[in-house]
Amino acid sequence: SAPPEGAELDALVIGAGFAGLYQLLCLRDRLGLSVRVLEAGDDVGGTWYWNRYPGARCDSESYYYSYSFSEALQQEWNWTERYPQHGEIRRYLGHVADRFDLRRDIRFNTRVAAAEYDEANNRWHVTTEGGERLSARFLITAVGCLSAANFPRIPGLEAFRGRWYHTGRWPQEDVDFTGQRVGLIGTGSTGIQATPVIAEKAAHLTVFQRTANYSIPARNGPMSAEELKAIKADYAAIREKGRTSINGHPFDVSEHSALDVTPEERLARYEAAWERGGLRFRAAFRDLLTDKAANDTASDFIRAKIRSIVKDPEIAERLTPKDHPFATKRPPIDTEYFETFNRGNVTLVDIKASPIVGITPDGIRTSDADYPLDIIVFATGFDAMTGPLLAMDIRGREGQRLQESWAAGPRSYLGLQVAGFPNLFTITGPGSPSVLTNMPVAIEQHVEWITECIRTMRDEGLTRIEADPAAAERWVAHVNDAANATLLPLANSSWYLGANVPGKPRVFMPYAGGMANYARICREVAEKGYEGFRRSA
Ligand code: NA7
Repeated sequence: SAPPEGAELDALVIGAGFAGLYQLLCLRDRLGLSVRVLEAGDDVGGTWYWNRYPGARCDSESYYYSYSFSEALQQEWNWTERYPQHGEIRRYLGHVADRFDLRRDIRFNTRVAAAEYDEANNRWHVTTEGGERLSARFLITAVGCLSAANFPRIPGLEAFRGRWYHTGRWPQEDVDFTGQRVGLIGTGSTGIQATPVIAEKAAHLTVFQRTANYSIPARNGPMSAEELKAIKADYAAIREKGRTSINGHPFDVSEHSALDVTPEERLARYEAAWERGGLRFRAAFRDLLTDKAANDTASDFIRAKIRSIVKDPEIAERLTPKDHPFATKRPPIDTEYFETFNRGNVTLVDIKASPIVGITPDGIRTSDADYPLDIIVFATGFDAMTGPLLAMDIRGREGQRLQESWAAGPRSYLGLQVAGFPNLFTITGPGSPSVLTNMPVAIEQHVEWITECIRTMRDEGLTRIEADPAAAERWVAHVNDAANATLLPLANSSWYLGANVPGKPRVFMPYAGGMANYARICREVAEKGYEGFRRSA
């Protein structure tokens, strides 16, 4: 049964999304620890609790954007579409919470404000925004990588007479766009998903684009009973493939270089990949993210597609990405995104050419025009990876603040621990592959590693684990080297680099060395007695 409120717990977990739910299950049901999850929302879901904007669905395919730890669970759950819609993912996570009786240890409507390590007692003291205090030996953040909304500082918003929303903080009730004049800022994955859906309802949609983006057709559709049956019969192999692949997706990356084949063959492969759709497009050749000349062939292919879809050549030109190579920013996938600009009720505004200067009571003002609006949608992304961690006042040994330790950018060991912050684990933290992978694979790997780490400590009579500063330094350098071995740093405005948030230090945050490789490193660290960590009684 759950420990009484305020009692001393073994572990506190922050967040009840994919990561927090599984961490609770592992520590409570496999290790028998007393665990409490603190969750800001009023239900489970994490990222999918907040992202309910029109068109919101996952870019990974449903059957593998799911937990693999329970054969019974994966056999009983029936996905209805190739890509799960936000509501379907919430129902899935709700089902998991009920099935494994997780809700009784989750405190909803509880946002963590601060956490402080008490060295004398070797415990973490956590304070909620409501002023409650809880304490535990281990503190585990499961706060997500894309959960702190990025709001551009545009003057005048407070005087706007219409309604406005950030996609990552969407209200629980539907927003009705029927007959409305809507302005949407941002053309990342989110803006590209929302644009076609809003355009169908709105009287007029104006899309404010700063950087043109590549996008691949998702080719979403219903999941047939036969497909589902075949998947369920093959789950063991599918999961194994996901775990051993470079990015947690259960598909093969071609062994060919884009430069090794004839132009005709290359085109045929790109056409086939375009028709099949989805993030798998990147797997058409092995070197699209490592060789600029190879990447150019993919970038050019997509540019030509955009020009062939969009009828007005001027609009097509504005939509054609020029600032970064394909997939060096997280590549969106879409349903009729480019086609939407052929509609009569959609306008594309290039805010690099004519920047937004402010919001007036009636709409958005750019340097050369006024756009009267009833609704503004901010699809402006997130303060990724570090944002949700630094939103809390986390203090480690001797009162050292995480905000100060990371003032020049995040520094972690394996993305799992920060030197000076004993017994704090960060699931999918900066320095881990997380956002470059199919997230549930990364989450399960971290949660299981943390669980084994705590189990081993218990078996050995140890109570404290902390990253060694030198090991963390080496890991930070390795994360940098891994990024520099790819083309990813060429996108100098990407959120991987923190470049989307004014004033954020430019550090390439995720580990680009590959998921399977990363999991192997973590396994070896554990096998060598937690090399690079200091553990004590
Ligand atoms: P992204 O990918 O960060 O996209 C945000 C978009 O908003 C992008 O087009 C930005 O332009 C634009 N943006 C950001 N700030 C501003 C300001 N101040 N003015 C105008 N436009 C701005 O976020 P998403 O929510 O689309 O996707 C996040 C991840 O979720 C995605 O990568 C997937 O992993 C799932 P920019 O390109 O910076 O010029």
